[in-house]
Amino acid sequence: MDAFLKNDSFSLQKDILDHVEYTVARSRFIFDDFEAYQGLSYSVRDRLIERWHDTHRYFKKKDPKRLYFLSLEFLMGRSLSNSVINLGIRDQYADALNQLGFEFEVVAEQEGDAALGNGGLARLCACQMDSLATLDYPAWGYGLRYQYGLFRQIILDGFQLEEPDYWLNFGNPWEIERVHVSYPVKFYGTVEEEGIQGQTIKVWIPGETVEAVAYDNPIPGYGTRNAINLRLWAAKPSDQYDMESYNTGDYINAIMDRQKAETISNVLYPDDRSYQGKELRLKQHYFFVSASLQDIIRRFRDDHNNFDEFPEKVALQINDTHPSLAIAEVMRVLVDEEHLDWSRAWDITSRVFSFTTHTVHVEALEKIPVDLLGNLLPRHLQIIYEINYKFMEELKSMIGQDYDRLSRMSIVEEGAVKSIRMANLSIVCCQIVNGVSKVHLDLLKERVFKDFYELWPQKFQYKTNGVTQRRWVVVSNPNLSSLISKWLGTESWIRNVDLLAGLRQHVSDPDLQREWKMVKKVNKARLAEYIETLSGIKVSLDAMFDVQIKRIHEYKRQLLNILGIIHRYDCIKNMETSDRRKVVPRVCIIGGKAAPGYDIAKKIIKLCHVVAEKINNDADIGDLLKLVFIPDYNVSVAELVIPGSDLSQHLSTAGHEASGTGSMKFLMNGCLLLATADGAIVEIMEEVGADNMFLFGAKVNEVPALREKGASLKAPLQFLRVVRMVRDGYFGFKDYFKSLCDTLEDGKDFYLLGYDFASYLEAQAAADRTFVDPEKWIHMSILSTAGSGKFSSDKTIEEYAKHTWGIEPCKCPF
Ligand code: GL2
Repeated sequence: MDAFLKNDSFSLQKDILDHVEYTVARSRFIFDDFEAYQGLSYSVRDRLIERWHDTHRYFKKKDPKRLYFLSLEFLMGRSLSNSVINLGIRDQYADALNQLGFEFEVVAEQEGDAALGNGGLARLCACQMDSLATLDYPAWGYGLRYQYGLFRQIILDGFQLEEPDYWLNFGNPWEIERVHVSYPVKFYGTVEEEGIQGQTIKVWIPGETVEAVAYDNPIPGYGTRNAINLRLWAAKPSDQYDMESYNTGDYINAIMDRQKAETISNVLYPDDRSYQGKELRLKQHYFFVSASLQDIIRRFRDDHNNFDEFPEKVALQINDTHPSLAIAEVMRVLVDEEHLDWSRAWDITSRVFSFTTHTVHVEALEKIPVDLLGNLLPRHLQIIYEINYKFMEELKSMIGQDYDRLSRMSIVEEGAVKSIRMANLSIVCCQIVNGVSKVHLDLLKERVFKDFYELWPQKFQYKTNGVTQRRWVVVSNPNLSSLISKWLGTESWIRNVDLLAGLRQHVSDPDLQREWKMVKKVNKARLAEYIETLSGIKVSLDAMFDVQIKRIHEYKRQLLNILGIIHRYDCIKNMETSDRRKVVPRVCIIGGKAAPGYDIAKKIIKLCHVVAEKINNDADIGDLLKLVFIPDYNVSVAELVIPGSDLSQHLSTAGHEASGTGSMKFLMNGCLLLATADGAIVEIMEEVGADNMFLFGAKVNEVPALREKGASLKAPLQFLRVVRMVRDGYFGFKDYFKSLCDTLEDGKDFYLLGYDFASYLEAQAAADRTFVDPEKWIHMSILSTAGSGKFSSDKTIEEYAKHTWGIEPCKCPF
């Protein structure tokens, strides 16, 4: 299929200018960087649309089995650089812009982040979409188009404040509004019984209808013509909405009521770990599930009329429990609308779905109060009860009258608030349930889903998470990317990540080492400049850049990092001047957002600021130690920070991080990891070798016994000393930090900071010793990148495609 649009520099310039003039409506003779970004983006979008049409025409013609990836969150970040690189026309665009008097990097900086997700889970989905497109899989992503993405973090006097992220304020050139692709989504109402041809069927008479309108976001693959679709739904008032009010003459109120419909897709919930039973959240879940399934079933029906073929043509992926209402919805459609009998419908449903869980925390598993569900979706509640009844009967026949176990495994949780356990629903229905790392699977088997694992061991798998090397090396670290290609003699690693291992054979080459070091230095300079602009703090490029960036959570132990920094500061202060020469200078960088209602996490942010204030203004310390908090951490900040880091910290208490994906991004960029043996770190260790990292802390299997010890588990003196400094107000805000310090008392230290402190300091000392041996450091750094291939999302997606979804590549011809 020939491209209609040309990619030579002249055509690109003309395109950009045309868009500036006719789409953005600015004069082609006078426009600024932002308008250049807009013109450029629309021009790129045209090229994306071309490929995307070809891809979908081709999929339609071939009619392969398609994957539909359902996720409530996608953290895409910026699109421009990624798109032009994947389309293979970055340099041409850079030339075209140059000729127009603009610089590509400056123009690209104008783009805001699309932050329709909280953290790792959401960014993982974005990486997986990139891999699905690149590997030519016939896949669709489905999610919600929130008007407000994840809040912007403002730091005022060291405290986190949240500002709404109205990311659509300046338009979004990367989406295509599909006014004609819209579906009614229904809520509330009653269920009645009707007799049809001698059978009684249930009919849901909904009480409210909202329209779901599609916004399509083309996702281009790299080195392929394929561009797949991420379809996000926005809520709009339905025309069927309350005609009564109009007729009674209450025009203004009727309009106001209509507007309420839009609130469904208004805002992303900013808490990634606890799900209070909120009606709006449940509405969001069902809204996106219902619209997506109507769309999927419509597409299936275009070419098929027998639902027995559904599992051969459709794979539905439930990403975490959020979309699991889809199970009840498919059953409802098959039984109530298609009039299939229950067992046939269940057989079909259980063959299309698979489920990924992303947590190790039982308390984080979603539960929906029955009252809430029954009110909002009365028919779905009946269906879930029916699924549970049949499951309980089957289970009794298998395990007998073990009521404790039956009640643990039931989809319905009895108790003060009777609830539906969405994870149980997903496990009962899906033939494949997967965790996101080897360790995670072990925890699922032994703790989280033990009963289910014993019943159906064959259902449980793990698929180690991965990140895309296109975004995390090629886009964000172009210098390293060119260096890798030069030494491997090919750019093929960008698609075939196994080739990265080829760096191992050059690891001792002094030329590579020199060039590697130079790339790091340039990236550090870029980061240092950013830090200075942000905070006015000048940092030395000779210092070790030591970074911890991720959501702020107690289990991720940013507090351990800060206490370690206080210890370092305290040691330097108490050193003889002659000994100070031996101190390895550090720039400690911390960044991350705390959920707005998460008090302890917010205190950790404040603590970081007061400690930074003290250290950074202590003339006695100078360049030996600096602490910087980077506000409003997001994808594009990560793209800047990661390439410029020497060391990166992953400190979760073992057994708490399902996988972790930040570590993989750092690894690919040749940063050394200082980490606990948790989540995917255990597999990283297998790939790069434990001696190529700085590991510390209790192991997953040791943690429960340590917790049992309670107050008898004594923390070391160094730990008590630094905690006391905080408690006694050495950094100020004594009363404010009291509750934070209380969490560290013997017997209350659930996340084992005290227990792990000594080994943490040892690992830090080992990192210092290595840093003063630059040759060794670079050696380890090259081996980190060389060993990162396994953690590409390309690998993960191939595993899912083969072992879970049963889909094959469907490559659109060029
Ligand atoms: C998470 C896990 O905590 C994290 O360990 C994992 O890497 C990602 C992706 O699988 O999923 N679960 C979750 O709710 N968030 C995560 O980052 N926010």
